[in-house]
Amino acid sequence: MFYNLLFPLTSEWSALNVFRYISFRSLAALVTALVLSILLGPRFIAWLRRLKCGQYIHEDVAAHAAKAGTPTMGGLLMMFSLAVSMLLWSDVTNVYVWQALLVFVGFGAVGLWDDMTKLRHHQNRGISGRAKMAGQFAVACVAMVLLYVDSHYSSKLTIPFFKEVTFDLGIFYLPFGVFVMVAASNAVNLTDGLDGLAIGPSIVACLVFSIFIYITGNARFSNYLLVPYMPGVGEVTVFCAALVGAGLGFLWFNAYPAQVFMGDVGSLAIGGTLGYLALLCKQELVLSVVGGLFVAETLSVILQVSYFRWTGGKRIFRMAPLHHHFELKGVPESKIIIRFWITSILLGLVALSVLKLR
Ligand code: 57M
Repeated sequence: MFYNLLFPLTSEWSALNVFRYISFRSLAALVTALVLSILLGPRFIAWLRRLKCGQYIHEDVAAHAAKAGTPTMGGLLMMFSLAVSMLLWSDVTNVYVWQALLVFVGFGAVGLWDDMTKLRHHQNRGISGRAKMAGQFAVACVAMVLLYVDSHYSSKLTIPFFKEVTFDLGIFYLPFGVFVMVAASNAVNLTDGLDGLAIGPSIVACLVFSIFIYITGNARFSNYLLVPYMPGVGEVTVFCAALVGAGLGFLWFNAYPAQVFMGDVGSLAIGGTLGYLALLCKQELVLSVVGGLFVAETLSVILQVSYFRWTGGKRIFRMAPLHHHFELKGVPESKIIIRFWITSILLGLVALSVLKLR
């Protein structure tokens, strides 16, 4: 909004020219969302407590008993700070920033529906798996159609590390894109089982995509780095920065020992949005590298359930997703979290190397 209101006045006051730069507005968006989350956090958490939004805690991991009553739905705080910061600092006439916000709010609404249902039942029984999937598919389909009908968007799949190799999926890009968003949304949700475990790697992934998106929207850089160019996409860097700020602000309160959990309203929204960002900058497969930790958590569940069924009751891990396995082995929670963060930073750096190694 500042861009739309102040940049046109540059001829009268040249200092306002600074609003032209995506880099400046992105930094401002990050700081705004971060400060807003930190300032509003204590009141917001107190409000959740008054509403009795305490998380139901399973009894099968003993170490989690102490977490009983921790308020959930902290994702709402992220959503608010992200939306305010994005509105203030982005070019509000840009269609892609609105699409990104739509994905965040859409997936978040499905999560909120689940969280509210769990709250009403005073236990961990939310909406049915089928209803949740239907909601996620509906949001992903809308977002994917909006991207697909865009004349600048290509249905070609970019293959990391191979500059010449692309696969044109044609109309099949639509179901593929929907799958990417829904899978990413569920993968982040599965990972969200320890304090700061989901938000840390999400921040790293978002930072990596902010770089890819900035390059995708810049004709000169994209040409130099052989990244598909898409005019207008660069503005989404401001959205990514606001999301990083909102995520860091949430982590302020979600850091071990957590004062608030993000809830499905946060985890589904962040995951779906990471999927959308990967599709937007045509780095669909890079998502599985930068989000390798989310992939590992999801694979651990798939392997555990398949092996359990195949062997009639045997397990590979003490418990899936993976973080529960380490917990039951006696690794302290804070150590698991920090090691997962370090792994995600490493994966983020590998993902960025795609830009040069091809
Ligand atoms: C999300 N939710 C957390 C919080 C958070 C198929 C199966 C693998 C599904 C999986 C599952 O239900 N996953 C969904 C997991 C829950 O956190 C809430 O949920 C939100 C995210 N959706 O924001 O509101 C608990 O996680 C802990 N937590 C923290 N800090 C945080 O910042 O400590 C969350 C955020 C919270 C809190 O304790 O209550 C969750 O884990 O329930 N199911 C499982 O993960 C279960 N695994 C399992 O049954 N494994 C089986 C099979 C099916 C694979 C096996 O290995 O044999 C475990 N879940 C729990 N205990 N809690 C079982 C043990």
